[in-house]
Amino acid sequence: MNWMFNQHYQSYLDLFEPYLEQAFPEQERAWGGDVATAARYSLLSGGKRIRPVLALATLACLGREPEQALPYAAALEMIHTYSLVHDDLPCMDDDDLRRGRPTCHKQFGEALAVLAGDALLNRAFEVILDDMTTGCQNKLEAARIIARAAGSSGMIAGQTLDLEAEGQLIPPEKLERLHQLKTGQLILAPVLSACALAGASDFVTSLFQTFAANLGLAFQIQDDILDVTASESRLGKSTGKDQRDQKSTYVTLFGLDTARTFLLDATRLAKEALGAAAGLGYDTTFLEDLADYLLQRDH
Ligand code: GRG
Repeated sequence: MNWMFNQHYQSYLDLFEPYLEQAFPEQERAWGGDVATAARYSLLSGGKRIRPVLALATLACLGREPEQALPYAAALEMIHTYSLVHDDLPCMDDDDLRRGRPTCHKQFGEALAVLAGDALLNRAFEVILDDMTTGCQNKLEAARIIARAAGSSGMIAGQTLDLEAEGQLIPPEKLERLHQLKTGQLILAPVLSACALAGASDFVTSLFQTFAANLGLAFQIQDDILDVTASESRLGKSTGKDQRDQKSTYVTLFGLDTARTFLLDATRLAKEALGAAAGLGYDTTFLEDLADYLLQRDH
């Protein structure tokens, strides 16, 4: 990727990582030492931080200070981490490796991994509620968007569909729906919550929604492609699982070449929506580069 993009991405990480570090402190006696250690083990174990960066960058693109999105960005990363911790459990996807390290339940045991996931989910909303001191209307809307995206009509619904679809080949429409919910909602939520924080108009929000919906689709298709093309050490998690578990994915249903075509189409649609926003005067350069970065990512 280009040097400017990398610098820009790093500047968001420099803003975000210290905030996240203190948002789930190590020594919180009230939370019980072990569960805090397990939660922090997963939360602070790297990861690309795409969701927080999307929230900060969208707010900046809309002309606001990206710092204002920090509590929402941290909440989204906590929710994302909790979903990975629970997804890795033996009763779900049963994985031993995540972000290049043993999964939370391998390191701390299943009971503590369940509690660590629960703690991260609750802390996510505490961090947001701590921000509700001034100018609450837009903040409440941002919080509502995140709660809904993570909940039983969002990511949890997607995970339920995923479990139901295990071992079968499902029709493409059902696959798309499953991914819109399971992965797409947590890519949409950073962008839409930033639109809410900025008080963006319905029209502008709809352009960003089209961008994020297609970005989420592209992200998922690339995830399916990486499962068959990437090395385990680069990816930091097990590969080849989709085939082994007879999972329906864009690759298992359509083959690698068609999946790559879908990936390019979704990225193009995402960038076209940004092009329309740029026509209104917004500087969408970073978000366009982010779409290209996700297209080319190898982990
Ligand atoms: C347990 C309620 C519940 C939900 C789990 C997200 C999810 C739902 C399961 C994860 C399964 C999976 C591999 C989904 C594909 C897309 C995805 C979320 C990949 C991991 O996200 P990245 O690549 O990971 O952003 P990092 O580690 O960079 O944060």
